[in-house]
Amino acid sequence: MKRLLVRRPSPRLADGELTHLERQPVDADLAQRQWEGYVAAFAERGWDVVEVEAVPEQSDGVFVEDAVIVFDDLAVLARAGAESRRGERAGAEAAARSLGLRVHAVEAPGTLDGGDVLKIGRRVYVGRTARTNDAGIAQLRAVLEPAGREVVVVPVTTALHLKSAVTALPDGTVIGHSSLVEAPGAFPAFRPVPEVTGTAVVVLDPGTVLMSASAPETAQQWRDAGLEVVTVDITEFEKLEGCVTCLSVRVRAGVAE
Ligand code: CIR
Repeated sequence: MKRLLVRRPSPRLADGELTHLERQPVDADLAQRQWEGYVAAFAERGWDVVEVEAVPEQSDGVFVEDAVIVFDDLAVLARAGAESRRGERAGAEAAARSLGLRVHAVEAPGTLDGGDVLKIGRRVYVGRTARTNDAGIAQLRAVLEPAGREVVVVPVTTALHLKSAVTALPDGTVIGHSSLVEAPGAFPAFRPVPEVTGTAVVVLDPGTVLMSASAPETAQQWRDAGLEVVTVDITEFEKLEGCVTCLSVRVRAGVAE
């Protein structure tokens, strides 16, 4: 079964954290419509949508991927690197428990954002970033390695999160824009993309990826490679340094994310 955790955008989305981009006006109504379009893209392809309780005062709450990471039947509750985002975790925990998942929480002094965790098969790449520290990575390693997962640390300085710099195609090939990828050789297979916002894909099924409509050349590259590509408009979330991965948590087994 494929289930999708999502959280409605806060009316304060425009006040979310920014690290690399200048603040721009955000159209809250458009953001709401774009979020509905994003959720519909999954629902139309057989995903069961589960809403995490909305927290209107948490500007960045819509980026639910950062709050919880799911490995088989285990949900790891992240501890946000940005203090402003720590109030997102309670709702994510309640949602994980409602799905019947086991729960393990990262605790201080550890910090970990889900956007720094890229799963490819049994290997888990973790970005060491301004948001995810060594203590957070050590806590993640301590729960994953006994369960037979390999943890590989990737230092990231050019992007907010590891998954702002790289994601993976259904066959596990890592993709990213050359301006953001510091060490492509860290990955067994790597392919560059022509547009920065083309870095992020979500695997909908083994032959289909979801990506932002703002990267048409990258979309064509994957169509030429034989993949079906679904695009969604997420401009209002991209203004807040979000991308297609961070708007949901995909709960399933067996494929790269
Ligand atoms: C933040 O800076 O935390 C949010 N404005 C954006 C988070 C995006 N999350 C992600 O890429 N996983």
